[in-house]
Amino acid sequence: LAESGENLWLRYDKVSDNVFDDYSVLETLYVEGNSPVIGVARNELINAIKGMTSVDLDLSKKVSGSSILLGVGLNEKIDVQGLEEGLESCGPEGYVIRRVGKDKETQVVITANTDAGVLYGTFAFIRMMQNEEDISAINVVETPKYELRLLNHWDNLDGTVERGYAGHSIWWNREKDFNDLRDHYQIYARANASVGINGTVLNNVNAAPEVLTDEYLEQVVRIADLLRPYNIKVYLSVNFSSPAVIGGLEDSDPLRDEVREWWKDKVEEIYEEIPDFGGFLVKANSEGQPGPQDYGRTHADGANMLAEALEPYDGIVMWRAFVYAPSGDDRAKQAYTEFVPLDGKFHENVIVQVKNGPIDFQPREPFSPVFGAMDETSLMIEFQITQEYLGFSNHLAYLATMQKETFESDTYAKGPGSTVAKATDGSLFSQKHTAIAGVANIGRDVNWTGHHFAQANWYAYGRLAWDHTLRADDIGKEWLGMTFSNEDAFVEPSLNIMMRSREAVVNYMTPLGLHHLMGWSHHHGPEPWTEIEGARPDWLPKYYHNASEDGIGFDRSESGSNAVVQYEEPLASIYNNPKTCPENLILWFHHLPWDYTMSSGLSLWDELCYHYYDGVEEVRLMQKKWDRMQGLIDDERFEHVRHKLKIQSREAEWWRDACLLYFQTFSGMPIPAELERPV
Ligand code: GCW
Repeated sequence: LAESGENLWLRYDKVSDNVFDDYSVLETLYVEGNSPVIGVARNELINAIKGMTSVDLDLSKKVSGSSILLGVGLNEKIDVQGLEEGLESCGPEGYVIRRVGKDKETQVVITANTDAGVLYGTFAFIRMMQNEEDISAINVVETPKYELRLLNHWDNLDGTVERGYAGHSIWWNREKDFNDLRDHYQIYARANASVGINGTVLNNVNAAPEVLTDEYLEQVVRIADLLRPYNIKVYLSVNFSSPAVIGGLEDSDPLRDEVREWWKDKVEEIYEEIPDFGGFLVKANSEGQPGPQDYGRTHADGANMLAEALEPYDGIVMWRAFVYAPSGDDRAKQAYTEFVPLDGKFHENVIVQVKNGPIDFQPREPFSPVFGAMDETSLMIEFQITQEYLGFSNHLAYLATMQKETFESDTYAKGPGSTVAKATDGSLFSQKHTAIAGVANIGRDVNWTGHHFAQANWYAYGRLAWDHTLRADDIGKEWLGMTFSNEDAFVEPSLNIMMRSREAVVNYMTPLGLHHLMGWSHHHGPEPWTEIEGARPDWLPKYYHNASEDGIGFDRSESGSNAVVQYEEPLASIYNNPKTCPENLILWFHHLPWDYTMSSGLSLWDELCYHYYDGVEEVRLMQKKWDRMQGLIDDERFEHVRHKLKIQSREAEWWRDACLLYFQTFSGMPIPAELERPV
C-alpha cells in the first residue's frame, strides 16, 4: 500500500545510517502526561523512529539518561537553559525543541504549553528526521502565525464533492461503516496534525440544511470524536434557511426572535454532543444561496445572529465574502462594495472569510482589495487547494508559489510592507481571531488527491498556514523528501518541476492577466468563445476577456469599471496605468489594442502567443525531467505521474491552440513564425 501513496508524507521509510549515528544514542522515551493527544504524539514518535531507524524506543520513567523527553511541564523537572523563555513566547499551540547534553547523556526535549503544542513539536521533530536534517544541536521555538488553520471540504451529503477530483467524499459515505474507515481517517488526522491543521469543515458551503438534522449530526459526532486526539475541531457549513427548511418556521429572518431561538437551540444541541465544536461557515446571498438580504437584512445581521448563538461556547462564525450579483457592475468589485461598509459591525466571534483574489481562484489574480480595507473586522484568507481552475487532478501545479505571491502582495494599508499576510495574521490589525482556510482536494481515491503531486498542495497549504514566511521551495523539498526520496538526483529536478509548474499553467491557460476562459460550468479546458443565451454574463468567459477587433482585456482602470480605486495608493495608480501595471496582470486591469507595445518591444499579440507557447514548452520540459526520475522512486508512482504529465501536455496544447485560434479571429494577426522568443 505504501506505493499507492495512501500514507501521504508519513511513510517513515528507513533513513540513511550515517545521518543517524548521532541519533542512535537516543533509545528511550520519557513521556509526561497521558491525555489522548499525548498518546497520539507518543505513538507517532515510536512508530516513526521504528520505521526510520529500526530502533524500538524503550519507555522510561525517569528524565535522565539519553532519551527523548516529551510533554508539558518538563521545564519543572529539568533545568535546560532557554526553555522557560521559549515557552513564554510560543503561545498556546507552539512548541520548543531543544537538544542538551552529549554522548550517553544526550536529551531531546519536546515541550509546549499545551498537549497540542507537544503534538506539533513531535511531528516537527519527526519531519527533521525524515528530511535527514542535522539534529545534533536542535534549538527550535515555533509559534503558528494563524490561530485557526482550517480545511474546507466542499462535500455534499450525497457523497459527491463539489469541485472534487479525487473521488467521492470521505465523510458522507453510505457504503461503508464508519469503523471500517477508521484507519483511513486516522491517516487524514495524522497528516493534518503533522502540519498543524486544527480545524475542518465537513460539508459544502453550498450547504444542505439537512446537515443539522439528527441523521447527519450523528456522523459529525463520530468524526469529532475521532479527530479530537489530533487537536482537530470540526465545523459545519450551514444553510441560512435552515430554520424554515428543517425547523418548520415561517421564514429565517435573522432579526426575528423565533429564528434566533431556533439557532440557539440548535447550537446547544450540537454542543451537548460535541463540547469542542468549532462553529459555522456560511455562504449567504451568493450564487443563489439564501441569506439575510432575502429579508432586507445585512450580512452583519445574519452573521451576528449566529455569532450570538455560538458565543457562550466560544464557537466561531466564518462568514464568506464571496458575493456577486448579476448586476451591471464589475464582479471583481462586489465583495469590497458589500463588505467594507460593514467594517466594525461584526461581533467578535465572526471572521469574514475572503478568497485570495477578487474573482474566483484563477491561476493568477491580484489579491482581493478587501485585505487591508477592514481594520475593525477579523479577516481570514481562503485559498483553493483543489484545482478547480488549474487542470483538476490531472495537471501538476504546485500551489505554494501562488499562495506565497498572495501572502507577499503589499496592500499598503498601513504604508509599504503591509502585506496580505500581515493584514490577516494580526500583526497589522488587532484582530480578535486570526484564521486561514483551504478548500480541500481530498477524496476517497487511495492516494487521497488524485494526482500524487496534489498531495504536495495539501501539505504546503498546511505548512504555510502554520508559517506563511516559509519558502515554497523549502516546503517542496521537505515534501519530496518525506513522500518520495531525499536523494539529490531526485529532489533537485522534481523540485524544479514543482517550482515552475504554476507559471506554466498560467502561461498555457490565462497569461498576462487573462482569467476565467475555462469551460462553462465544469471549468475544465478552454472555452473562451462560449455564449449561452439567457446565461448570466458574469458566468461566461467573454465577460472577462472582452476580445474584439480593437483588442483584449477587462478595463478596470478609471476609464473602465474603476476597480483599481479599491486598492490603496500607490497601488491604485500603479494598476491604473498600463505602463506601470505589472504585465502579468495587465489584461486583468486593461483593455489594450492587439498591437500595443509591451515592455519586451513585442506587440501584445506576439507576447500573448509566446506566453501560450512557453506554457506548452514548459510542460514538455517537465515531462523530460520526470522521465529521468525512473528508477529513483517506485515504478508505480513514477508511472502514474508520467501518465498524468502526458495528459497535461496534451491539454496544454489544447489550451494554447484553442485560445490563440479563437483570439486570432479578432486580432487578425499571424502566430509568430519563429516560436523561439526573439532575444
Ligand atoms: O469557485 C466557485 C465554484 C463553485 C463554488 C463557489 C464558492 C462551492 O465554481 O462551485 O461553490 O465558487 O466558492 O462558493
